[in-house]
Amino acid sequence: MIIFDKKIERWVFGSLPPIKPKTISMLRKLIFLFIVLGITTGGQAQNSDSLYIREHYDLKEYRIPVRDGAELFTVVYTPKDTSKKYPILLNRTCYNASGYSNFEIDDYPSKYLFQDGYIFVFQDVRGRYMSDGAFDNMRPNMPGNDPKNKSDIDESSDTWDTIDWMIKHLPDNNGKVGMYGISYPGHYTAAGMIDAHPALKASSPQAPIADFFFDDFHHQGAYLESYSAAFAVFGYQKEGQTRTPWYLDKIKRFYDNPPADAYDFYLRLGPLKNLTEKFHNDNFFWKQIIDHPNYDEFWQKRNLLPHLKNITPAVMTVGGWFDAEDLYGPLNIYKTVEATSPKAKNTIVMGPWDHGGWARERGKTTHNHIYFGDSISTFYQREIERKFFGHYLKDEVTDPLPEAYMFDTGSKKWETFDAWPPKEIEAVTLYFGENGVLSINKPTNKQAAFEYTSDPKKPIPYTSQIEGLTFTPRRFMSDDQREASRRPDVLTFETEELVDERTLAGEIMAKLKVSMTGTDADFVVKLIDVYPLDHLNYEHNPDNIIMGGYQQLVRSEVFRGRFRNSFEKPEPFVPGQISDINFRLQDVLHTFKKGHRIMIQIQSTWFPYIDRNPQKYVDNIYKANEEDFIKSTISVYGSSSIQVGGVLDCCEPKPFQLRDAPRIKD
Ligand code: PG9
Repeated sequence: MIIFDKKIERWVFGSLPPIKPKTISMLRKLIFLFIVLGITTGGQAQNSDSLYIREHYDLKEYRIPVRDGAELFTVVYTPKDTSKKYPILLNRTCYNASGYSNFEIDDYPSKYLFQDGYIFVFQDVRGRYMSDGAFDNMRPNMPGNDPKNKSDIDESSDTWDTIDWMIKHLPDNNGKVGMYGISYPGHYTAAGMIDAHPALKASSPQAPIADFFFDDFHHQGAYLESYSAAFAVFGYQKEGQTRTPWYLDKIKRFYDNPPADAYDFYLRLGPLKNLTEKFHNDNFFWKQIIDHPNYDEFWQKRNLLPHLKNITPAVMTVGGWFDAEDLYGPLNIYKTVEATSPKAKNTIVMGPWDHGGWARERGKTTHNHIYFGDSISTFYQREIERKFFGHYLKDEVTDPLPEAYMFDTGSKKWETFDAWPPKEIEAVTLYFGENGVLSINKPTNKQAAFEYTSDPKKPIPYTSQIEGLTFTPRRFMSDDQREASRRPDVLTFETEELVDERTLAGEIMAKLKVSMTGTDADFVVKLIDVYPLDHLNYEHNPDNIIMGGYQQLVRSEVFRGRFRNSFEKPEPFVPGQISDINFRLQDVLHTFKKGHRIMIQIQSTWFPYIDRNPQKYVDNIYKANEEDFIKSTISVYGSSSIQVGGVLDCCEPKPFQLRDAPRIKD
């Protein structure tokens, strides 16, 4: 999350409730003005939490030296009450530690942690804002953290050096350190767990990025075109120390005349090469993205997962089931720690939130049009997060956290499990039958062929409503899929009305058998909860949203077919030849209630959330030409299936797992 102004940031980056397109354009211009003003003046209304912080904490800034001589800018809040010793809670961020340097901390970290008393530390990571050095997205981890080795620096070593300095220099600390952070700060928290300093006792990576080829900018190798404005934040190096975003003029290229309709904007823009020419020809990160369209060494060495071994701090990974940005990250970081560090106290918490939603409390917990309950974020902050840090950093006696604290997005209740994925919930296999029938655990006619024509000039919208340009799209993750189900280029299969509720839990594997007239294609698979026609509206629903018959998106994923055998070595399809497309959707915990139906949709465009596949194989889609975009008639066969839960016994192309992470010299 970017720290401009929390209220502004929430709107600009998509987590406030939907508002009408025409208002958006005026608001965006205003928002932009506020962003600039907010940064220059820093003026914000005082809120009760900030008054508490002012009364109980002193604020100081430091420049912490690390092993190669760089200094990392660090903001520190220390309790005024010096009669006690306090643990340190460290948040390392690329989103401007100076944003915390004014007692204005309105949501995160939670007020409960401030009330319990910690030394709060916020640090600009290397190359950002007031810290020294050059920024590197997902800086590769250099295995083997040796404080004496001055040249091998990475986020793990910068964290180790920061912790070592803090426990030796910060007054009134009790020698114990915790880390936490959402999104990129969640990634830095996870990186800090690698070769961790012995004082690091508790880490909570929240919506952490694990691997940019599967999180954020890409999903399974497909580029998220809707992210294009975000490059401004990560693709320009600052010139010297600064407390204000140096990239604002680059963002203006997108937001100066913000289109109220992103679909129209990106479709008119045409192939991604036009994005390069028009907006990003001076952006180092965008150049890296388009020069590395496959999962090559550039991406492999930035994958955090292979380095998560022998983890020593207690770990509580947190995520949101409706997080469109980082869902791969939390689930895979939890599972990797579980696999590599059996001695680690390792917990996962997944709630009915979008990206970072657990840090925001609005009373009623909703995601887009769906209501999940009241004050769920407060429950998490007070009963889960507060107790995690209290137990491991203050030796507070608390009930041990379960292995998995998971919110069922269908029954709308918290569930706890001894393991995740859960062993006690039976696996389900879904099969596609004629007349749009979805069969549960009963194979259908394997020879049946279900055909659609995919036209990249008429791509399927990713939202049922018009959405303007966003930093990243979020609301669509529980959106109504009725519009899509009525399109001839979307295959739709649904069960009969359920006579009993059915819980789908755990991992999901799509096993598609496909053929096509083209030589490349994307496949989007969606798991959907179909509401009964008499389902009532929620009080927060706008007039145009009808919950009767609503087709709620529960889980979705895109797979770029060229990577079906390897993410490193893409391959074209042979027209007319049946190919296997096996890929994972992210996990779920969702009870389909009695009277609801389970639905699966399959399609090959999802725009502009995902960039369009030309459907004619080209070496690099980022450099494809208009004439490469062709219609393709695609067939999905009855021998396909979707497995939910249980042990996934299939052979999807695994992300490259670094064997011995290569030592990379800067
Ligand atoms: N993971 C989020 C993100 C990263 C890069 C671009 C857009 C979003 C985040 O750090 O907020």
